[in-house]
Amino acid sequence: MRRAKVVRQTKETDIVLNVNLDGTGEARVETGIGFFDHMLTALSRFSYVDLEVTAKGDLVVDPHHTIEDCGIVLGQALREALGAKQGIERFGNALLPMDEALVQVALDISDRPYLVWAVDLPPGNVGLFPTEMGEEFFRAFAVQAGLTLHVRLLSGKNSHHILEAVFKAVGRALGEAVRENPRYSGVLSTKGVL
Ligand SMILES: [Mn+2]
Repeated sequence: MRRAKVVRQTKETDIVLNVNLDGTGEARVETGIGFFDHMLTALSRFSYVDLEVTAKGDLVVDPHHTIEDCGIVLGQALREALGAKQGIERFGNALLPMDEALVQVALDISDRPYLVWAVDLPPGNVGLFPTEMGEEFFRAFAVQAGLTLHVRLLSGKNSHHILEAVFKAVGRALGEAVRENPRYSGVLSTKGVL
């Protein structure tokens, strides 16, 4: 079963996260940051990866630790659920519109962690979510999961639309990359290892 549970406790956050790569996109997310819950729910729905997250963070400081640590834990859970990465599509991409916003995502489950974040977001908050935390979340996620992840904003003005398009696009690309392909077994790499 391609599932994982990760529990992570620090002095800043207390997170319990479950993923099921072969789910239907069911999400139960409680982070105390409404817009972030909305985003993680979108990522789950459009990847068909089931996701349960309970995060209790030091929101009295600010949402930074909670958002970043959820990225760390989601990345760790994805890596664990993928195991030896056998029989997966490996690459995924998406070109995703949301009203005026248009986002392009390409990712590789490569074990070569790298984030390219070409998303020019207006400073400020969407609800309790600081727009600058989009990059922090996806860097933590990409590093821990071992993803090469490119996120590019092609057009857009509204921060809610831009961020939502990013999370949906990453979800869609991720769903494609983790999908099992029955036409081969083993690891999809000429090196023989991922
Ligand atoms: Mn929305």
